Amino acid sequence: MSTLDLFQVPGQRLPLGAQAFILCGFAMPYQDELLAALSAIEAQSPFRKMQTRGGYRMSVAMTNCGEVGWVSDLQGYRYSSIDPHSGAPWPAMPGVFSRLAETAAAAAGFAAFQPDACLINRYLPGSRLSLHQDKDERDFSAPIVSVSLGMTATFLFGGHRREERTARVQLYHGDVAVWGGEDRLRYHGVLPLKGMAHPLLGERRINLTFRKVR
Ligand code: MD6
Ligand code: FE
Repeated sequence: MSTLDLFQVPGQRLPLGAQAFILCGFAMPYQDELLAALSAIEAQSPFRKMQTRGGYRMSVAMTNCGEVGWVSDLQGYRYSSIDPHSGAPWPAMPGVFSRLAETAAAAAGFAAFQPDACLINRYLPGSRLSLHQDKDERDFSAPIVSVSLGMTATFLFGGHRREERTARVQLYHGDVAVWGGEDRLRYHGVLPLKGMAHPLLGERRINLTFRKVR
């Protein structure tokens, strides 16, 4: 922990860029409802480790809710309205998910955000997400809203080229990251998960990433 972490206090809006922020603790009032809704989603579309085009399995397990979900397999990655695991549509986006996403987007300066997809990532100790851009969505004018639950993660936030140096920031249970506009296509990733178990979620981190895909 660095000294700066002491200033990451609930209610604070921490800037990562001109149009990228961490809303510290923003999801706390929603946590019980979020976790209940998440259990229902998991029962219908369980977490699974997807394959990459190269044949590797990702260390983060994923599921989705909403009209479309992000999927990856040997053919590459794309959005699909069908869960390949269940053969059925993804679970509908729960009301509490869309309410939180829209309220958080507005608090970061993006009015009337209406996500049609929520990618749900589950990290266990050691799970990581390598540097990437979120660029498979049709409309880059909509921001991305990302909710962190459970164990603390170290988030890497870079520039528009993979080689650019990255800032490191801790994402705590209840934090919501929002970015869009000129920061929408910045490289980002998550370091291998480690550290203390979370009192509610145990040795897990759940990340909800809301997007406007279509
Ligand atoms: C994560 N998040 O926090 C992974 N992408 O587990 C992302 O990849 C991400 O947090 C775009 C915008 C915000 C994010
Ligand atoms: Fe991402």
